[in-house]
Amino acid sequence: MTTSLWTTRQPMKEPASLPVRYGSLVARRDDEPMQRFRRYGLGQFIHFGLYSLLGGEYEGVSATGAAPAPEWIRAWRGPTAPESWTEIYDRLNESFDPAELDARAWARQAKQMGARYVIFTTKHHDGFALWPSEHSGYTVANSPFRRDLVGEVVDAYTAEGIDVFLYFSVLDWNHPGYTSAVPTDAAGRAGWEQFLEYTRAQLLELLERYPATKGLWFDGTWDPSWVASHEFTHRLEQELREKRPGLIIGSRFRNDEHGSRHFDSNGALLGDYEQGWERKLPASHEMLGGNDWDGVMTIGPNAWGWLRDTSGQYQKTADDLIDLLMRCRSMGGNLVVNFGPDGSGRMTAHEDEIAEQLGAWVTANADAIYDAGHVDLDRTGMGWLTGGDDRLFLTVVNRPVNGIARLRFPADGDRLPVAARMLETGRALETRITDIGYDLDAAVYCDVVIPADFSAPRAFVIELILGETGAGPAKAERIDAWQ
Ligand code: JFZ
Repeated sequence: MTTSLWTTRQPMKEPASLPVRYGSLVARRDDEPMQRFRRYGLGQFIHFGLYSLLGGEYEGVSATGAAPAPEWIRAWRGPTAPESWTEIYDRLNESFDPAELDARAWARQAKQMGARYVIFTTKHHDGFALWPSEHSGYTVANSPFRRDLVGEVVDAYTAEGIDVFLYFSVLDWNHPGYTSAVPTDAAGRAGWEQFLEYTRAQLLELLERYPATKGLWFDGTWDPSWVASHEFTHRLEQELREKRPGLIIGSRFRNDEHGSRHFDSNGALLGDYEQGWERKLPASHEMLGGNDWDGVMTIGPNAWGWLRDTSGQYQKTADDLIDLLMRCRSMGGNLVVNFGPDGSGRMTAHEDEIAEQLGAWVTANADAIYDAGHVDLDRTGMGWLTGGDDRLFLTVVNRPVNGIARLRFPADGDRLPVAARMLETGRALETRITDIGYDLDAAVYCDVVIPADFSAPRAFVIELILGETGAGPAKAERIDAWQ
């Protein structure tokens, strides 16, 4: 897997020390909901809406390449776009009736996969609300389906012990007052004001209707009109937090009065966690500056909503996702894997397979994932390091051909491995401190021997117990603890 293209982001702005009135409203939180967030480890994203009826095509004609992504199919333009396309799309609510949809089956599958939170699209850019919103005519209530899908998802996942975050697109192609440019005339301003009120009302309505909601995942907040509404969004964030203490809000909601998004002009995070890691992951732990974060990832290259014809498009495997998951955990973040059910409400066969395979691995290696975060050790090409107080986990993605898993510890550290074993089976592994004779390198090297007869179909986790320096593995009885 190549990493160079999607591990970086725009370099963080240097703090400008500007006067900022509409900056960050929260400092780093350590309350119970945020502590839970830090232990989620794995999440599930679900993109479902009118676009799911189409799967990226209409009457056999594919929109791939002519629309940005299948959930963006309303934006289909150019020679392949059907005549009167947006009018056709906007009437899809009349045929929205996902017959197989069973939120409890989704939730059971997510549970089996090991997901601890779900992010569900309550309203994507097309403006269609999956709950019977009182503030819009464009909702499930005006479809043959009629059911409150958001309610079903919230209840089903909550019953499985999975926390629910609601995805909400501010950008709305259906509201007459919506404009991407800053309105310049009185009529435009009046329409925009109505739009802002509608957005506020829908958000308060969601929190009111679904008190189990743990967080809000905002999207579509990049247009100049929204960016210019910093006073409104600042107040709205306060209101949402007052209404639901403990609510987790991502950094994609708003910006300060200088137009600085995600982080205010002085570098403070605009929300509870960094929400910009989308189909890309941080290149290093350092660049995160200690902020909480998650990374949301498609299984295909760039389809969040269902895509019927995926030919020629690489689909990530369970092995790819295990690699990404542990990479996120090694930097203290959560990985959120996206699912795009088809128009009948069913997950695709590939998604079913991923859920099962990922679930089996995650269950067997849970100790290395949920309560294990970033550890301050050198990175290793073998895979990813995670850890807790006295345990260190090495997820081996690239198995060394010499059969030695070698880790480098600072010479002045106070803890070294005293025993090692395979996490999944408990098989004890020979461990030794090795003098590799590098001149001027005072580091301490610990070698774990991977037995030649050991085989694993996927990445495997070596668990190391750390102990006080001096009581280290030079003492044979400590190494033999598990033998
Ligand atoms: C947005 C949506 O447009 C898309 O349809 C999907 O819902 C996704 C989860 O979110 O797409 C984005 C938004 C932000 C970035 C990239 C894609 N970004 O900040 O890099």
